[in-house]
Amino acid sequence: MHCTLLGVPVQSGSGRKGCNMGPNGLRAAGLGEALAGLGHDVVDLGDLEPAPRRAVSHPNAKLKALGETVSWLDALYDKAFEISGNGLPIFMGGDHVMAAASVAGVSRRAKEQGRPLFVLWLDAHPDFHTLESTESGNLHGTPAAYFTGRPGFGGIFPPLDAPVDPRNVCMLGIRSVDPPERAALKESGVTVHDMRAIDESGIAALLSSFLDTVAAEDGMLHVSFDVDFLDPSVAPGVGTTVPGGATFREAHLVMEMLHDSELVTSLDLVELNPFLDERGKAAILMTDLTASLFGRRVMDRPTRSYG
Ligand code: DIR
Ligand code: MN
Ligand code: MN
Ligand code: MN
Repeated sequence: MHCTLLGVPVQSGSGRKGCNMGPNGLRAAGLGEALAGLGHDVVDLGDLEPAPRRAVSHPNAKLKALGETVSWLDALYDKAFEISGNGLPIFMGGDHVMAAASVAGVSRRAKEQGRPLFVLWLDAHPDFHTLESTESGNLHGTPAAYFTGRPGFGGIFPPLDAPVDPRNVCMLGIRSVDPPERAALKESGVTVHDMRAIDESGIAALLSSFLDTVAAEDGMLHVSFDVDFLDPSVAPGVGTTVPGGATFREAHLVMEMLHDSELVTSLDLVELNPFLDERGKAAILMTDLTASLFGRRVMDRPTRSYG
């Protein structure tokens, strides 16, 4: 596999500083070396730079750092489209607002190839706010609303050439949802597996049914992995810790199943905040989880096929 690492050190979408060190945290934890050690061909493109600022405005006065954030999205939208044409891009965040542009860019690629794009959203949060509905004003709470084509982003976020069908989005690990997000998700067609669903059904059953759908439709699959999907006890290096997250083994199982499926075509690793981490714990775990996604395993075993 040809893997392209791209650092996207945006932090203006989150409420606190430190995510801009995320790409270097993953590099220090040995992400590139881990993938190369598994036999992949790895290129690190270094860090993206924001595009020149556009004049953007919105009536919601709570929105934080709109112009700065949009300049990152403008740059990443084009870059994501470009690099998704050659191998598997790994977007190293940076806060989760970057998924607005990484997903929109790879979705444009999928449209060009005539294939549907599916998104697996691993997160404590659905990030399904519009620019109107956000209460915190932190734009990392908005990317999933944008790329599924919810209204109100036009002329502000990059033009969305290929909205993702909400029925192709599966959210896993959800445990912090704001009231406007809950209402909008209900109408949306997005599949939301909250932590209770994981407790009741087991994470493998929920994920394999999604992967069967992706395979049956010959979809491309983007995985957007927010560090706060994980329980804070195993991944403290993130701005918004929410108790009751995925365990170490649940997360590895997700990654191992994704590897077996051979369906993943792009990946975000977002919200790592090395300033808040403990001796690299979250950075190392995110790196090990990515290695599982790219084929690291304990024992060889027959792999299940999907679709
Ligand atoms: C909350 C928290 N829903 C907000 N969101 C995120 O600010 O809109 N935290 N994404 O990580
Ligand atoms: Mn998120
Ligand atoms: Mn989150
Ligand atoms: Mn977040």
